[in-house]
Amino acid sequence: MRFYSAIAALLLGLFAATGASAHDYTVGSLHILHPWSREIPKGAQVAGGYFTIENNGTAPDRLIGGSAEIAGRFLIHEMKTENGVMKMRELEKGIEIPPGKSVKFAPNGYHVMLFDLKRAPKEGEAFMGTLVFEKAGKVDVKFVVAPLGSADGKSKGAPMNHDSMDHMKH
Ligand SMILES: [Cu+2]
Repeated sequence: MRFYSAIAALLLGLFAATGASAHDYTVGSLHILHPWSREIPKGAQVAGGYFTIENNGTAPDRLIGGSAEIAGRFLIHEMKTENGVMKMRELEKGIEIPPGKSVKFAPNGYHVMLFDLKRAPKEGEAFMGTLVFEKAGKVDVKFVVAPLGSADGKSKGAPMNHDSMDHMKH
């Protein structure tokens, strides 16, 4: 017993040291790790949503939609470099999560795009959202808000990060 509480104390210490609250959710055979968003530049009209989804099952599933309390619209996007130009497109059929694999949503890749913001995400805050999967169904998740320009949801971003400006074009 004493051994386990020592481990718990150690883990708590580690989480405190990273300064980021590790959090995760399970729905069916899917495991959703650390949903996060980040502060947006002044005047920006959209925000991003990021997380990693692991499929521990034997069949593929698909992220097909969702919602967030701070936004009127929630779309699944892909950012890709084509001929040296960063392009963003909506994935209307969502994204497949293959069995035994994990799919990472992050700036400059797959991401959720939040439009019609009711309020801007502020560093250190959190907001609730829902992810909808074709087979596993719905799961409520909390998005923690990272600093402006953060690339991984934990650390601060580079002072010049044009990714969030690309988002403002559409
Ligand atoms: Cu986007």
